[in-house]
Amino acid sequence: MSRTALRICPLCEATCGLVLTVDDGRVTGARGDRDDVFSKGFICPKGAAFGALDADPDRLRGPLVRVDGELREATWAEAFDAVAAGIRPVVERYGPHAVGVVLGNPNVHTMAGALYPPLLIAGLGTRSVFTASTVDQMPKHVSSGLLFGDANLIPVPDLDRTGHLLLIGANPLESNGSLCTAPDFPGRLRALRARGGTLTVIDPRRTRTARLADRHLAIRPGTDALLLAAMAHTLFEEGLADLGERATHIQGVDELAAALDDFTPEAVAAACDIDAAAIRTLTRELAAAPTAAVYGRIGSCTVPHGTLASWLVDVLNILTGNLDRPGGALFPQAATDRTPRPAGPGRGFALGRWHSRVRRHPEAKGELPLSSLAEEIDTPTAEGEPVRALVAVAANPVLSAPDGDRLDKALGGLDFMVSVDPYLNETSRHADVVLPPPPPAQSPHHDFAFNTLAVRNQVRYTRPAVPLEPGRMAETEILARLVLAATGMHGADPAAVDTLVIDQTLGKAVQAPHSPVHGRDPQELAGLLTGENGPERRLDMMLRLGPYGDGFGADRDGLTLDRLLAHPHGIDLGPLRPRLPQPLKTRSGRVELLPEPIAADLPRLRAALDGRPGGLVLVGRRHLRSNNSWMHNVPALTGGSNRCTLHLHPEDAERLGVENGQPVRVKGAGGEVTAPAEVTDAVRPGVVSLPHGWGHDRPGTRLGHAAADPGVNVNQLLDGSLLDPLSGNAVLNGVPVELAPLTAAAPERSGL
Ligand SMILES: Nc1nc2c(c(=O)[nH]1)N[C@H]1C(S)=C(S)[C@@H](COP(=O)(O)OP(=O)(O)OC[C@H]3O[C@@H](n4cnc5c(=O)[nH]c(N)nc54)[C@H](O)[C@@H]3O)O[C@H]1N2
Ligand SMILES: Nc1nc2c(c(=O)[nH]1)N[C@H]1C(S)=C(S)[C@@H](COP(=O)(O)OP(=O)(O)OC[C@H]3O[C@@H](n4cnc5c(=O)[nH]c(N)nc54)[C@H](O)[C@@H]3O)O[C@H]1N2
Ligand code: SF4
Ligand SMILES: [Mo]
Repeated sequence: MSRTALRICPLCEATCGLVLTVDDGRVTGARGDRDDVFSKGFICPKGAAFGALDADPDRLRGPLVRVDGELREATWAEAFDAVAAGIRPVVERYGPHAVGVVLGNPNVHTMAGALYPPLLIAGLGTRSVFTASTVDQMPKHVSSGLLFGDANLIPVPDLDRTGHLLLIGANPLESNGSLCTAPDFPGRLRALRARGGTLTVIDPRRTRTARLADRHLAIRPGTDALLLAAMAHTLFEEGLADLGERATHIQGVDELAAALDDFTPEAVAAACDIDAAAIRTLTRELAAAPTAAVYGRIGSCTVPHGTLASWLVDVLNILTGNLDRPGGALFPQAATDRTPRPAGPGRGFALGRWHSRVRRHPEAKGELPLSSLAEEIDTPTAEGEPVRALVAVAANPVLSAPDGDRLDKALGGLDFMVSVDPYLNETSRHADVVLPPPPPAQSPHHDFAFNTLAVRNQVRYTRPAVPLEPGRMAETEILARLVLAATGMHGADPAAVDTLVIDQTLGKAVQAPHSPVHGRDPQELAGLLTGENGPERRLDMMLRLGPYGDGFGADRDGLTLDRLLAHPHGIDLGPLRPRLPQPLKTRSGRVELLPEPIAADLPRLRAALDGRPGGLVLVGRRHLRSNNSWMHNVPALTGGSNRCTLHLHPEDAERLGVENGQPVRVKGAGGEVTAPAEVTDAVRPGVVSLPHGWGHDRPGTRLGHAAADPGVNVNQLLDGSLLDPLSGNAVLNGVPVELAPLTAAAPERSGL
C-alpha cells in the first residue's frame, strides 16, 4: 500500500517541507511539498535521498553494550542499566565535572536534541560541556551576547527584501545556508539579482555562490576582520555612518570610531590582498544601498579573529542603519520563543565564568572548546579531575574536531562512554553503550533552533511519517531515560522528565507579571495541555506561552499544538519585523557597540596588520550532497565531484611540480594526510582546500560504503592549539600547511 506523509527535512538548516512516499512502512521517495508555507516545494539532492538515508542498512537497529571488550547487541533495559552503572560511580568518586558531555550538530536537527540535553547538563551539574558550536558559530554567539546581551539573538539577513547582500565566508549554493534558514537559498539569491539588487561575495575560493555574484573578492584567508574593520573605518572617515531610526537604542559610536582609527583600507590592503580602492568602493556601495545586509558564516567564524569578524558584520549593519529594519538584518521571532518581556536592562552576557582545567580556556555560553576535549581527558593536572566518563549525543568529534588521532586515543582511555548515535562510527566505536535513535521518518519534527534564524517567521510540526518499528525507541525517550540514568534516577518513568519541566516552566510563568498566564494555577494550565506524549505537551506549552500563543485562553486566536496540527503544511507568521529594543538584554538595555572584551581583543587584530603569510594556507569546502561526517555511507550521495581531493591553484601546482590526480602529502601542525590533487583555479593562489568529515578508515566501525572510499581527515592537520581566544572556537580555515607531491606508486595510499 502506497501513501504519502509530510516530513520537515532535518538534513540541513533550510528545513524544507518534504512529501514522503511510504510503501509498506518504508520511505521509497521524497519530493518537495509545494504547499509548505516556507519551502514551497524546494528540495535538494540530499532531501531527495531521504529514503536511502533512512533505510541505510548500516544504521544500528538496537542498543549495543560492551561485554568483555566487545560491543554486543543488548536490550534497552540492559543498555540503560549499563549507563547508570558506568556514570554514577564516576560522579560519586570524582565529582560532576569528571563526566563530559559532547553534543554534535544533529542535535539542532532533532526535537530530542533541543528538549533533553539542557536537562542532562543541569542534572549532572558538569562544566565539562563541549559541542559542535566551538568548531562552528560560537564567535557569532559571543558577538551577539556582547552586542545585544543575548548569545542566541542573531540578526538574519532579510534575503527576500534586501537590495544589497554582502556575503562573507559562506557558500549557500552548496550548504543551503547557515544561521540564516532559507529554503531555496540559491533561488532567493537569484531573485535578489533579478529585482536589481547586488550580491557581493568574499571568499578565497570562486565558489558556486561567488559565480552567481555581481562581484567576488578572493580575500586572503583569515583576514576578514581586517577588511570589515577597514570598511567600518571608512564609513566614519567618509561621513557615511548613519544609524537611522534605531540610533536611540545604540551606544558607543564615538568610542567605536576611535577604536577603529588605525584600520584604514590602505593599512589592511596588503594583509587581505585586496586593493584599498576596492575596499572603499565596497563600503560606499554598502552605505548607498537603499537597504543592505552583511552576512558572514563559517569562513568568517572559524578563523583566528572569528569573534571580531562576527562582531564587525553587525557593526556594519548597525552603522549603515540596516540593523532591525526591513531589507536589512533583523531578529526573527519564533513561535516557541519565550514570552516577550518588556524592554529594559537585562543581565548582560558574561564570558569566562569558569575555565578549562588544562589550558585555562574561558567558557563561552557554558561551553569549553571542543578543541580541548582530548587534553581534558588525557592530561592530569594538580587541580581538578580529568574527564573520565563521556556522554556523546549526535557527535563525531574524532572527525569534526582538531587532532582526531589524539582524541581517538583519549576516548579509548575513558572509564566509560555512551554514544547516542545511529551509526557505529569513528567516535561511537569507543562507546561502552551505543543507543541508536530511530531513522528520521520514525521521528517527529519541529525546528526549535532554526525558526529563530529563519528569514520568515513561520511554524511547522510533523509527526512521525512512519510508526516506530518494533524494538525501536523514540530519541526523545532515549534521551529522557539517559537523563534519568545519568543523574541518579535510573528506572524512573521517562514521562516524569517532561512533567517536571512542564511544572517548573508553568510555575515560573504564572509568577511573571508580563506573562499572559500571570496569577493562574499551574496545575490547571498543565491540565489544558494537549499532545500524545511528553514532547508534544512541551511543544504545546511553549507555543501557548510564546509570542503568537493563545496564552492558555488569553487570546482565542492564538497558537496551540491543536491549531498547528490542523495546518500540516505549517502556518506563516509573516515577514521579519523590527523588534528593538524589546529583545535586548544588555545591562544598559541598549546595543553596546564596543563591549569591553572586544575592545581588549583589538590590539591582536592591529598586530595582524603586519601579517604577510608567505606559505600555503588551507581552507575547507562543502559539497551539496554531503553533510559533515555522516552522509558518506549513502551511495546516492557520494561519488562524482563529492570526493576528498586537495584543490590547489595551477600556479602553486606548477611551482611544486604537482599534477592533477597526483597524491600529495599535506603537512600541518597536528599531522599529515595524503590526498589526490585536483588542480583548479577556483582557489586563489596560496590557498589549498580539503573538505572535512572524511577519514572513514578506522577499524571497528560499521560504515560499509563510506569505508570503501574513506578519504582523509583534514582535521588531523590541526593540533588543537589554534583558537579564537574570545569564543574558544577552533581555527579551521587559513591554517598554514606544507605540501609534498608523491609519486603515484608511493606507499602512502590513504585517501586515494
Ligand atoms: N575542518 C573542518 N572541520 C569542521 C568543519 C569545517 O568546516 N572544517 N565544520 C564544523 C561544523 S560547522 C560542524 S557543525 C561540526 C559537526 O560536527 P559533529 O556534530 O561532530 O559531526 P556530524 O557529522 O554533523 O554528526 C555527528 C553525529 O551525529 C550522528 N547523527 C546523525 N543523525 C542523528 C540523529 O538523528 N540523532 C543522533 N543522536 N545522532 C545523529 C551521526 O551519525 C554522527 O555520528 O564539524 C565541524 N568540523
Ligand atoms: N551540503 C552541505 N551542506 C551543509 C553542510 C555540509 O557539510 N554539507 N554543513 C552544514 C553546517 S553544520 C554548517 S555550519 C553550514 C555552513 O555553511 P557555510 O558557511 O555556507 O559553509 P561552507 O560551504 O563551508 O562555506 C564557507 C566558505 O568560506 C570560505 N572561506 C574559508 N576561509 C575563509 C576566510 O578566511 N574568509 C572568507 N571570507 N571565506 C573563507 C570557504 O572557501 C567556503 O566557501 O552548512 C550546513 N550545510
Ligand atoms: S536544502 Fe536542506 S532541508 Fe532542503 S531538502 Fe536539501 S537537505 Fe533537506
Ligand atoms: Mo555547523
